[in-house]
Amino acid sequence: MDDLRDKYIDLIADAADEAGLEDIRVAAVGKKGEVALKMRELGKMTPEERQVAGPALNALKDEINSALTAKKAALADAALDARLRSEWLDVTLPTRPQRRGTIHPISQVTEEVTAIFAEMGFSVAEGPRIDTDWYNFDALNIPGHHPARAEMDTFYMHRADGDNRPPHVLRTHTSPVQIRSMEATGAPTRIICPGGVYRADYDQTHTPMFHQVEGLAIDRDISMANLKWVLEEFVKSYFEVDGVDLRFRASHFPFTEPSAEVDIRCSWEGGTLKVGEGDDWLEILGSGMVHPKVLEAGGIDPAEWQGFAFGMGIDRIAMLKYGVPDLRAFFDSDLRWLRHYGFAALDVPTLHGGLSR
Ligand code: 2NM
Repeated sequence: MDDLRDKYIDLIADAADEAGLEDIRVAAVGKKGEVALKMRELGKMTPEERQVAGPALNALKDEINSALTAKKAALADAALDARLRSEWLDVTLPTRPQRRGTIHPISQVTEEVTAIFAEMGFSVAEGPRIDTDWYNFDALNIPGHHPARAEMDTFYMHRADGDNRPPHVLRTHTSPVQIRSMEATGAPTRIICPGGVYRADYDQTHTPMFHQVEGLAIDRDISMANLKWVLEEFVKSYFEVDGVDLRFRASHFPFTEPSAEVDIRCSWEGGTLKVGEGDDWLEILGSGMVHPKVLEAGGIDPAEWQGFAFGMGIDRIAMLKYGVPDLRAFFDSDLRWLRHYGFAALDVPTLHGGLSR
């Protein structure tokens, strides 16, 4: 019995895999295995011999069975270890070996501007790029005969004979979105409207499609002072400088009264733009107090509410901040340009994380 135990305990210890272990189990404790054969010999023994040999054989069977169970678990552990070693993956590695797609500077700047105004309580409103001439012009105090309609170089949508719908245009600014937003939510409100706009113009500084962001704040006692503070905060945040001088020049827009164009102090020394220092002035936006007729067109009572509005070119402020020399390259889809001026997909602009890093 001792020989039998030694033989099988050694065989079990040396088993290489689960199949080998099963063969050993059948040979040792299977129905026709060696232990079963020994059990059959019990019949030929004297009762005294049987009383000793019986329990001993049962103990041997138990011992071999537990050795088999332990070895089976050990083999399964070893197999799992081997699999984990061969299939390991370092999840801390960068997701891609090289940078492929990039965020377009216009998208990046739109996100930067949105983050800055979000901090000041402005939400983003969007609207259609094709709109009626009422939303694009009349509601903004630009009637049919107004020279601004001609100056805007508007793209009119083709109208089939018998089409009675109002004339539609490609929006020449994002102001129609602000009228729609006034209608939808009323006063008070604080919104910015970023997006593409269209004017029939094409040269080094004009493309027929470009991007604007317009802002609108309406409340009971809004003044030019609020406008000035908001724009100062914006310019400091956007250009990432501690201080800046703004210059408000009297101007004229049909949709605001009074109206002002805003310049920022800058220097062009060495060919690069420095905001907040120097003796040059750079025009970056138009602004003013929303005309009472415009509030009325948006369904807001001008006797109770007033507001400021402003508008600027996203493409232009992107060129200024990131040193892009030619506007037209923005829309050429040249992969080398996109790789050079594009932003990493995970560099989401936030005020606390740094707008542009
Ligand atoms: C500008 C300049 C001045 C403007 C006005 C409005 C609206 F819809 F509220 F009346 N939105 N944006 C505005 C005012 C835009 O862009 C140069």
